[in-house]
Amino acid sequence: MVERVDNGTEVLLALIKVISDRCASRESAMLPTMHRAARHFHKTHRFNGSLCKQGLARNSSQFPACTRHETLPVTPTVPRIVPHLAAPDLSCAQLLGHVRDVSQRLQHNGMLKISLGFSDNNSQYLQQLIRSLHQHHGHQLPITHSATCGWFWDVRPSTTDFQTANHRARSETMEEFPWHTDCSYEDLPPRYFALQVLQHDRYGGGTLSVMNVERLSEQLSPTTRASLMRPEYRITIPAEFIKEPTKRHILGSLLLADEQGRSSMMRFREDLLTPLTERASRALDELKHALQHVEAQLHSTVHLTAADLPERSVILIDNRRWLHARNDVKDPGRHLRRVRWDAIPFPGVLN
Ligand SMILES: O=C(O)CCC(=O)C(=O)O
Ligand SMILES: [Fe+2]
Repeated sequence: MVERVDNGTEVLLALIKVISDRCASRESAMLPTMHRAARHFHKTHRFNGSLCKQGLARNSSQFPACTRHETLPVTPTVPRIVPHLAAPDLSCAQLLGHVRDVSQRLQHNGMLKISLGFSDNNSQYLQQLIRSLHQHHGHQLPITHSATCGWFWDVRPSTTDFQTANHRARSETMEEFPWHTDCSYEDLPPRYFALQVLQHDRYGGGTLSVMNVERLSEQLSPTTRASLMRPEYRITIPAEFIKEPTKRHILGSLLLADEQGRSSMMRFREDLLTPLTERASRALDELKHALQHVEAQLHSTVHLTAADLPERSVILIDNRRWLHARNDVKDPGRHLRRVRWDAIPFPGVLN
């Protein structure tokens, strides 16, 4: 049920203004507290969409819009860690400024929300945007999910109409997904994925959560980090994604350092993992423990409810720098469309 909180509006907007000022001035020490306060406020005073959209839209430079347009819907509950752009019409997907903003946000934050100002049941915006990222920013084009599905995959509950012959993928169930990387079982996991919301969960389920890998790896001992970087794990390929009948698993590492030496990239999906050595097994146990700990930290984990990602929104995520999870779906009509692109190796450290 949605309730309107009249005299709360100003308080919330003031709170958001403080958060945004602090973001702008990079005085971020207070941010976790402010986010917590804002989230608490949101929890205790639930807003309807239109109220949320009045917020900072008119004068916030925090939210660059598609070059030729100014208006921008804002969801104050989405933490500032998730940058937010508007795409008022389809032409944005080919405007160099818009495409550059998307590319930069993905590089800096590893995540980005885009609000579409139009209905796009055929995902033309995402198709054109990814082609533009390919053309101007060196992203490789998407991997095809199957001969019939092409680039896109429908994430929605289904009991009969599966997208691969005779197999129901877990994305076709209403089940919860624990923390994972998409395609962790691929030799070349995709660097990015996007989810376009065609129908959000209207009954309070299907919250998408993301966890920052660098923050997670800070919780691990140096020994564990080193072990996770060795290719000492067997990663099983789920039945519905076996391409060659004789290849049912790959061998690989779980953690990767970036150019600055920070352990900021991961591939992980626990149910597919078998450690092959004693040290790999110990490291995996420590990682699982850290996951539970980090889950509780507000600055490392973001929960995106249906209010944060309503119909017509798109979330783009760096698949290696953020783990993601979702809770159980409550609405049989929930419908997201997924695309994954820029598949590149995930090298392990030998010896
Ligand atoms: O349903 C969601 O929100 C996420 C789906 C997902 O993680 C996946 O399909 O891999
Ligand atoms: Fe996923």
